[in-house]
Amino acid sequence: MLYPIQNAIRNRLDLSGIWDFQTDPQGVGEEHGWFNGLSAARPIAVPGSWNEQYEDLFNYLGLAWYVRHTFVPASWRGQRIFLRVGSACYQATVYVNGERVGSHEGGHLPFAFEVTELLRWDSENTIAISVENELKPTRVPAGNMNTALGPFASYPRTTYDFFPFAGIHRPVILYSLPQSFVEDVTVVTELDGVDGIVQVTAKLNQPVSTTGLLTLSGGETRLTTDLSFTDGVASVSVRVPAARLWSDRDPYLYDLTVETESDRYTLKIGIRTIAVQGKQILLNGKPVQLNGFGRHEDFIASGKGLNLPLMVKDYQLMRWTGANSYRTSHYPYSEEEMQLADREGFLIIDEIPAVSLQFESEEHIAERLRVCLQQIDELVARDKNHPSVVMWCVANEPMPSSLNLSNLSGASADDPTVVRGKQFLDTLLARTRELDQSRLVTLVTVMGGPQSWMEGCDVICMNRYWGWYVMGGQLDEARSALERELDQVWATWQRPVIVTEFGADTMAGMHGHPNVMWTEEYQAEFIRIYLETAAARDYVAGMQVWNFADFAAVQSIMRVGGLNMKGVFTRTRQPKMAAHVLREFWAR
Ligand code: BDP
Repeated sequence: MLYPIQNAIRNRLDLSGIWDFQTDPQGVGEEHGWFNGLSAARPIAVPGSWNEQYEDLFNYLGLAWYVRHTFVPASWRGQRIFLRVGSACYQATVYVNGERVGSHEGGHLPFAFEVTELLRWDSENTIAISVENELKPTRVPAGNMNTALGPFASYPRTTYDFFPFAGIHRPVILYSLPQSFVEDVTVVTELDGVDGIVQVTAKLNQPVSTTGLLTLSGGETRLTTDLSFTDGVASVSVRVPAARLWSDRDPYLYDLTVETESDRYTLKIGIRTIAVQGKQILLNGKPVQLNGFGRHEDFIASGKGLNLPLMVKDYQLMRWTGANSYRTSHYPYSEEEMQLADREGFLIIDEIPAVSLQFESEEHIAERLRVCLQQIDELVARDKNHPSVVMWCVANEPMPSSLNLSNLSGASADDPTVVRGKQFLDTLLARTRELDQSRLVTLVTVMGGPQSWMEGCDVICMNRYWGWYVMGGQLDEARSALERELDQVWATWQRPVIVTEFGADTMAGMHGHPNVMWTEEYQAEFIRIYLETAAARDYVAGMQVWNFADFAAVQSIMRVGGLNMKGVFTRTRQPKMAAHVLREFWAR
């Protein structure tokens, strides 16, 4: 799935803006022809979540309709035209001029439908998209599960710790392609001494035999190679003498253009390799640390909607701390975000929305497995050419039933969900490896979870909360427990370890001497202890603080004001004391 671009041949029309909007709690919209227009519409911003745009929609997760009208440029006539939605949470159906075009399930990933035959050239076209984000046990991530949580239950009833924002979260784009077009490009890079080897496979929309041209350019370099398509597919390998490599320190990008008689597509690529050897992660053959954050796409009013100024600011703040990495916890982030990571040199752990998977019933498992595999396919197809993406992550904190949530221990050996979970997770890891052999693959384990689930990972990724959920207020004991556990995990698996989450909720402006939980001093000390513990262990290949910024969670007795306050920045991006500790460790 290539990102739509504008050039002399291809066109794009971004339909971001104010759309008409109406909720449909009874599900009568389709029957009443709401795709032709809404009778009681109110304005809404696209992209954006609806929950923070209107007070009465805060907790609304049911069906809602978006409608807007647009002309299509006359110059596009004769081309093939597609409508693409960057992300709609969770299930969306698209209608053009009253015709149902198609549906997509699963948030955070793009989908497109061809609409050429449905468009009008002499008048405006009506585009309608219905979206719902109902919480269901069969969805990924799941909601409204029967699990008895007592006072820990949240509202809305998610199985995960972030707000289930709903709506169209990324741009809706109409784009045009020539009749015969480049459908896909796959780029894999290797190194041979100081030379870069760029392997390119280009695929056309038709299984024809024809020729084309590949150009790689950057700085003084300009290399062209003939492409020879058989059944619509051409593969070449280009040697780039003394290549300028892509890295977090020098994120150099080349332009790669695939040209055929009728089409042209250009993308930015980086020449780099990523591998694991013993205790280390190697970027271009040299050890690298993945230091940074778990994050969320989250902000006041825009919710999970693409927010470009915020994105730029967040990168600048991450750099200010000295970070070079983050995980797209707990779902794929926008394509615009991945492009910025390429350009700014961030090392990304790219995650599907499989947060808090449970393995309690055969029926739910089968359905969730289907959705997870679809999400892996769509994510790899979307992000496979980004040099910033160095690792795929197939799950965050899958949970065995026997996990004791009050002390995060207990996954017992005879728990059938441990075995079922292992099968499930191994299937996801295997599918990802099959799709992409050029990157690392992992899953992120929950504290107290079964260590057998780590077996298939290239890098051991662990979320740990010694000193917060367990041993709260006892940072010395927490330090020892962390040290013991890390050493034991290394001894067992002998693979690089990243602590993908560690953190403490902190109310900005609250201070304490001695430090107590929730104060800025406590968070600063907590993070210092984790970073010192890691620095003393050469098998620790990265530390990712939970979280970059405070973010909207669901309401519960665990979350003051409905916020998770483990950010080292507030939700409005002001630093807490802990942000300065990170700078001390990372920006030296
Ligand atoms: C971990 C989850 C993350 C939560 C975090 C927390 O992976 O989504 O937000 O804990 O409790 O269990 O703050």
